[in-house]
Amino acid sequence: MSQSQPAIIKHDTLFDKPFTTPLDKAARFSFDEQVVACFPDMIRRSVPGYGQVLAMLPIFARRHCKYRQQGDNGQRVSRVYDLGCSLGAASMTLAGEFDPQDLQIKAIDISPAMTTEASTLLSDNYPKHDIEVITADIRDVELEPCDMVILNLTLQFLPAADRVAVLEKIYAALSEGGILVLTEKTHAFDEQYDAWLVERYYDFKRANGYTEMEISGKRNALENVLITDTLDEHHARLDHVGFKRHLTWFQFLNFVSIVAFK
Ligand code: GEK
Repeated sequence: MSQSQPAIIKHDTLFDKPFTTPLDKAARFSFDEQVVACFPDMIRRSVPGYGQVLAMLPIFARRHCKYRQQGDNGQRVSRVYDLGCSLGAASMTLAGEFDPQDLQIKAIDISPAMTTEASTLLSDNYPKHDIEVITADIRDVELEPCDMVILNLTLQFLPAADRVAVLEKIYAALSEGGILVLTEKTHAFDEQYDAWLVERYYDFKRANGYTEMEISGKRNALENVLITDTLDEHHARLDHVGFKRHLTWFQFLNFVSIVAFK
């Protein structure tokens, strides 16, 4: 087990303020420099359970990363993909728990603003680890054999029609015994339940200091950008692509995390 210090995210002091004026109403959400600057603050205050999910990733990895792949130097390693890595928080939690020679991390994000910053943060905090940060659309990349894939709040940003193909690719790349951890914002099929969950989610944001304008600005900006599925749709899709076992291991309001076993 590595003795590395916990990761330091340098942007902690910057607060999420993108939707503070009415003019921002029409802005469409994008992962640009403005979002990157306040991202750790934004995701912690707006995703219920974000920290708890991250904290469990290395615990799952300990059980399922069994060094089934070969590293560049010929040694056995566990290859892990962090798809839609943003600033690399998930990669960071894993690197903190494994010795450098045991893990090969591939962190991929479509936003150059994110990957530029993720590269700096990961190499500053884990200079000895084999971590490659790649700027790419996860729909286009080929995946090498791997022990674990993390899709933490990323599938929801892909067009609905492209989700099956990405999951099929993940299923094909995972070694027997490997896992996919899929975390998503969802909606409930039942309208009344959904309304209750959404309202309590806005209460959660209010409790975390967001104003009404910020909440509605973000909601408008994410319209047609973040498209949720129901929990049942997620499980049906995982079945469809070949995963025989998958369970919801975490739920906090309308945010869920599923582990799927190959
Ligand atoms: C975390 N996982 O902190 N290909 C690659 N990346 C994409 C694509 C795509 N097609 N579409 C969107 N992204 C992170 C949090 S954030 C979640 C993930 C959020 C990227 C996008 O650029 C962004 O960085 C990330 O997916 C979603 O554990 O902001 O709610």
